[in-house]
Amino acid sequence: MTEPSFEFSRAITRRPAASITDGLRAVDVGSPDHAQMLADHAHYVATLKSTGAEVIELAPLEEFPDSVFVEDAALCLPQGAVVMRPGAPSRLGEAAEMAITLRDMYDDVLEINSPGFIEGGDILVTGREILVGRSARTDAAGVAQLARIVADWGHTLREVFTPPGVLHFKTDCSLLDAETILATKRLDASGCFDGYRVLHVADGEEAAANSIRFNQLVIMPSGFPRTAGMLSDNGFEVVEINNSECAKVDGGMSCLSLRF
Ligand code: CIR
Repeated sequence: MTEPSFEFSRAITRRPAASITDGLRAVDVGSPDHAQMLADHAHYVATLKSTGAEVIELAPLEEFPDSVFVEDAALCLPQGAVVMRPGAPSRLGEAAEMAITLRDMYDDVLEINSPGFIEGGDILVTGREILVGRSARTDAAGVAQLARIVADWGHTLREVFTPPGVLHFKTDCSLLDAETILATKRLDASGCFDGYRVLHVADGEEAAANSIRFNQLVIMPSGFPRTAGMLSDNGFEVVEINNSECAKVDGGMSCLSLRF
């Protein structure tokens, strides 16, 4: 089934909790500044809205430091929503919170159940299929459950592999249009995008790969001028958003919203 893959009328976001200072991170380079993160988040939400989309802005959840990264808690498709089962124990409860919101919006809300684990950051929906990267957070049982759910909705799911040491599949890639992927060279080298047109982020700008195409815009973290220039040269309308604080807890542009 081919889906519109970057045209969205709605998005869900959650304001960063002050407890984001306790957010998970692979390497400790200091805690995020909450005030700066709030300002960046407001810029992000305003940018989503500037495309004409409605943004459902959820209240902060102090008990879940990483809950600003709503993408990991669910997958939203035209046919229904799937509540994920995060592989990070401290994030498991976020999914139940998101389920409450999704049940107000969708008739069909299904859940990934024990023993499977899967986080939304490992899922890339393209114009032709759903790619899911197994990672330290997403396992074979979780992928298999999701494959059964989306097959009933007419989608093809393909299991791929997030490179070792990379948090999520989408840490290293984004969809730019139905056939075009922005990716790091290390992820593209795995062959998972064979048959797609792939644009590489510039060497040394790997963190730019976690961008999003949202309606007419490509929303990317600021500070990656060669990749931004390359995208502009390829005809994309780029908006850059400061990501310094989210980056300290391994977050980027895709993690901050559910888009549908
Ligand atoms: C975590 O480690 O789970 C968070 N600190 C960052 C989650 C980023 N989410 C994403 O890439 N989809």
